[in-house]
Amino acid sequence: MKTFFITLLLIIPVLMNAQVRQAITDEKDVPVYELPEVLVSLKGKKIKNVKSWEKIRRPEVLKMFQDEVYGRIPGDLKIARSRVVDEDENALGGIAKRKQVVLTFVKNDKELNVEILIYLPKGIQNFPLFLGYNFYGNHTIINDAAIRLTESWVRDNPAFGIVNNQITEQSRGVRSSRWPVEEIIKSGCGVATIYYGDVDPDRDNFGDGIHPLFYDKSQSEPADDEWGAIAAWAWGLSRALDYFETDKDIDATKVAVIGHSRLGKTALWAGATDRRFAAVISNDSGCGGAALSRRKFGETVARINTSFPHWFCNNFNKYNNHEEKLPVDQHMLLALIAPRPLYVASATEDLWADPRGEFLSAKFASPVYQLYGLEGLPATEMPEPDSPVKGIVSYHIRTGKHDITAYDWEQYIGFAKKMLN
Ligand code: GTR
Repeated sequence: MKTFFITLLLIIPVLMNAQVRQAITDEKDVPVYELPEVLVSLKGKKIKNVKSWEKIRRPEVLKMFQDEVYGRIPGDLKIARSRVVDEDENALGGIAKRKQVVLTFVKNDKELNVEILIYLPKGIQNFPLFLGYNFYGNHTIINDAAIRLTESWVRDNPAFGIVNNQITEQSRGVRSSRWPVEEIIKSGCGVATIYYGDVDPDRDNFGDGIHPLFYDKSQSEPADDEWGAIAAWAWGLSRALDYFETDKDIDATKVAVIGHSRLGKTALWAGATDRRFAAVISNDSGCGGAALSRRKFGETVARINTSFPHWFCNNFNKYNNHEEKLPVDQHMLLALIAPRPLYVASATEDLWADPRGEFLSAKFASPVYQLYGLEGLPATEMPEPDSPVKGIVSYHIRTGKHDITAYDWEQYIGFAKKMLN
């Protein structure tokens, strides 16, 4: 008997670990689950109109995501200085205007610089502008020798010539397949990007990036309900928008915030927390993004908190293997974007991000759009691959893998032009 209990004690952590590792990839293994009601307040009041959504329920939902999922921002910090460090009226062979702008933040004797790369169409005004982060530096989005190189920490990628966490000339344009800059410009839209590591390097270290600027003397990491990296990145997007409001070349009321994968999670949180973003686009954002957590399909809460302990606030760990205890699910994140245009996209081979969970989330956010007299997502069943469902809430599942491709962008450009022009 004694040995039995000792074996049990030894085996429990192994079993728990296995629970974290085993991913559901088959629809038949999805557990039965019940989603929290987006339109019932904490006091049990049924929310029937825009007024009570905006006054009662929306603030409740936002606060639950702040306290339990992404973490709240521990204070206010405005741009101390913005400097246009490059301006070219004839970029990309003359079709675009290029600008590079450094935003400087100062607090508690610490300073952080964040650099925005902007391409604008010429000869038109008040055009939609896509704003999104990139993974490996602004210079990777297109082969343009004028793009300045970031000095921030970058994840090593020897294939891109990135070693010792520093980028080099070799990585110019390596991510151009994800950024069809010329097509965007020719369509009459603008595009702006920031290297996400300028705001917060993507590693489990709260001693770098924006977080330390907010610490008091005794602090070395955020409190349990304070911002992880995703909230920090989302904060950075809002500061870019602050800058756009001061730039006469840009119509800051027409900014579509966009992101792929972890940066899709970021775009959604930015859109939820900052209602100045006119539209939000989530590309393969998955767990902690558009996908419903309670389905436990692909990446789970426990898995994401284990692999990326710095992305969410510490409180989110409470829900590892306990998704049913979450006071929210991700359809409520999408609902926070209402009534603004929202595009959610998945890919057929991207099971890790749970395409069906992303679709269902968009569907279950739609009742909030309906309060505003809008249809929401104009579909109740998941569409076939490569057959976008187009509405104020749009959705597609592209054939292929986890990526953001020319096909995805073609849909987003059409969407932005229709919704924002
Ligand atoms: C994966 C992670 C996903 C997604 C992805 C990415 O490793 O599990 O949640 O964010 O990275 O950002 O590319």
